[in-house]
Amino acid sequence: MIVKQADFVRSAVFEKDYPEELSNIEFAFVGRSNVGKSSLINSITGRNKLAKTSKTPGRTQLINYFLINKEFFFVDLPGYGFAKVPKEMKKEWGLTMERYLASPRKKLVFVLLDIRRIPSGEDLDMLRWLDHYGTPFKIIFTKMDKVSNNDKFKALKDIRTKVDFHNDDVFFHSSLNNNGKEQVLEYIENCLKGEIE
Ligand SMILES: Nc1nc2c(ncn2[C@@H]2O[C@H](COP(=O)(O)OP(=O)(O)OP(=O)(O)O)[C@@H](O)[C@H]2O)c(=O)[nH]1
Ligand SMILES: [Mg+2]
Repeated sequence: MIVKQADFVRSAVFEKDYPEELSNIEFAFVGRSNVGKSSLINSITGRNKLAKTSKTPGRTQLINYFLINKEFFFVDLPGYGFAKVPKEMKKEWGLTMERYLASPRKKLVFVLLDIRRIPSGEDLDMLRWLDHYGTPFKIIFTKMDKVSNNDKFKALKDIRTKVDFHNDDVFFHSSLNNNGKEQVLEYIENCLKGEIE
């Protein structure tokens, strides 16, 4: 798939603020703060400044909707697991994210995991939650440019002590060099054609 156009649509907190559903499915990006959700959206759309990225975790606090090729939506969700925000605020972000996930919107969720980190309790909760609700999801390992091939296999072995997956079922991506972008886009294209799940 070629991304010809990508535009910010709106930020939302409540379901009533989400744009009207467009295609058979939309694609949401979740993961802990700083894992690279916004960077991934920019990488696969080829638009550097579409989603705001930041060295400061907790940058994305709202649900951000992006319209791709005037055809379907990408949804950038607030990250979880950032310790340095006041409890009340954290609760609010969590609710915003949960409301989205629990909404009847037809969605495919990409769960992003940093290749260099053992999945956290919150990562595992997220995966269990998606499983429990039968929400289709795929794992994308981010920041692949930060590991050598050797490190990659060691990292995957460590991660597998917490999360079970087959290498063929997950994606590997780097927003620095865009490696892995084509595979993600191809998968998205197939979902839109209704060829998956
Ligand atoms: N080297 C490298 N750095 C990355 C990659 N992806 C993201 N980063 C960096 O990681 C930091 C966080 O990236 P974001 O895309 O803002 O992360 P996020 O998941 O959207 O964070 P929140 O909005 O806080 O939830 C930034 O400094 C990015 O430049 C990657 O693939 N490689
Ligand atoms: Mg972000």
